[in-house]
Amino acid sequence: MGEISNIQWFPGHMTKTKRQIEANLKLVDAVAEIVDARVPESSRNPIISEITGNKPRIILLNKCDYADDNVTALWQKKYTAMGFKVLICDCRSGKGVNSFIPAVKSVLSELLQKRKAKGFIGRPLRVMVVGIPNVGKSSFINRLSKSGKTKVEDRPGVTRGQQWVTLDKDVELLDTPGILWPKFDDQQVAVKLGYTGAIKDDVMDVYELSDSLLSYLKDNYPKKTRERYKIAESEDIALEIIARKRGMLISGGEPDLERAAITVLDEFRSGKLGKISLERPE
Ligand SMILES: Nc1nc2c(ncn2[C@@H]2O[C@H](COP(=O)(O)OP(=O)(O)O)[C@@H](O)[C@H]2O)c(=O)[nH]1
Ligand SMILES: [Mg+2]
Repeated sequence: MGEISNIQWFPGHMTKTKRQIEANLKLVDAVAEIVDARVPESSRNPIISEITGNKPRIILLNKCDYADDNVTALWQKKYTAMGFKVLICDCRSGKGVNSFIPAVKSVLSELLQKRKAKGFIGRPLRVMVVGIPNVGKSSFINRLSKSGKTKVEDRPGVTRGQQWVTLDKDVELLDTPGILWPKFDDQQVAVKLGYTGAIKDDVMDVYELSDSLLSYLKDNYPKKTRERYKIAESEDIALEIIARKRGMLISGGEPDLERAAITVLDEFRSGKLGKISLERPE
């Protein structure tokens, strides 16, 4: 990674979103931060920690079906040691999502007891869902909503478009529509989010992106890559080889590198290369 031309992007509405989150924070008891398990750090919003302060936080390592289980376990360990409650989940299949409500009750057990002592019973625990685009926020909320007990409503005092989702009698979620940006000033972050497809291809050179992904795969997941593209040990893991293996040729019999590049990105993004993580703790 790193040999990619400078990526420019324009997050926009940053100040507005920040203000919105700060205002919403006053309405909730805890924060659920959804990240992509393949890139937990790169898919975290840099200001969340700054603005959520001491609010209890649950980190959901989502898309665990795409990530390397061993590496995901290391992230879970790291974030747990930092004081967060960590859940590993796959919002597409629903795996791990059932642990969410118990997790909320566990991180807020002190608050629950305090409220009970003061006689505030029946007041639901409120949790704000945050995350950069494409990490699975909507999938998560939809998953939880499928319980049948869910009620979505707009409420006065809350920015229009924001929704409270009632999960059960004890827990409510606040879905923030504002776009949270990733660490856009960090080129490595942009590249990794490019691999996952969280950043649109049109701001990057597809060939460079794919070529650098392939070199990461070569160093970290050579077996899976060789298997997928039927590359023998005697051959190099390279776009040119992949193009030839797949019969992607342009006139004159030259390998169609552009097509091979798109193929590798598509197949990585749709999990066809197997369970792969793009960063590990430390
Ligand atoms: N494989 C996999 N895909 C997921 C998971 N969660 C979400 N997705 C997919 O990721 C994409 C973005 O999800 P979405 O919920 O719209 O993300 P949002 O932008 O954060 O609301 C969609 O194509 C989802 O189907 C997951 O746990 N595993
Ligand atoms: Mg969404």
